Amino acid sequence: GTDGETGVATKTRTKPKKPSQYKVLLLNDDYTPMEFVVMVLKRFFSMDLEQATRVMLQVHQKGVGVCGIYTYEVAETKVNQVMDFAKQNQHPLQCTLEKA
Ligand code: TYC
Repeated sequence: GTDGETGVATKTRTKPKKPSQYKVLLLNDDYTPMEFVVMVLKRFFSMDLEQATRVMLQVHQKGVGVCGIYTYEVAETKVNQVMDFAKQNQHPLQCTLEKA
């Protein structure tokens, strides 16, 4: 809008924005066992066995796959949980996030 008689434009009535969404991505590697990846998808992304197996195989075949789409804070937490769990189990599994 315009500020009265001064003609100074000010940013009023800014539309509230929807929070940006982020994809959590899982990356393929040659060493992490398939069963471990399935366990990760079940545990941190609430997938059932069938879903988790499908996503794991997609990552295995294509190199990358989407685990889910979340707000930044949730996506970041999932990435940290997956990376911590992989490290604890000495697997090189990589998980990252990307703006949707
Ligand atoms: N490529 C791995 C194997 O053959 C399996 C795997 C799948 C690893 C998905 C990582 O994100 C991954 N054991």
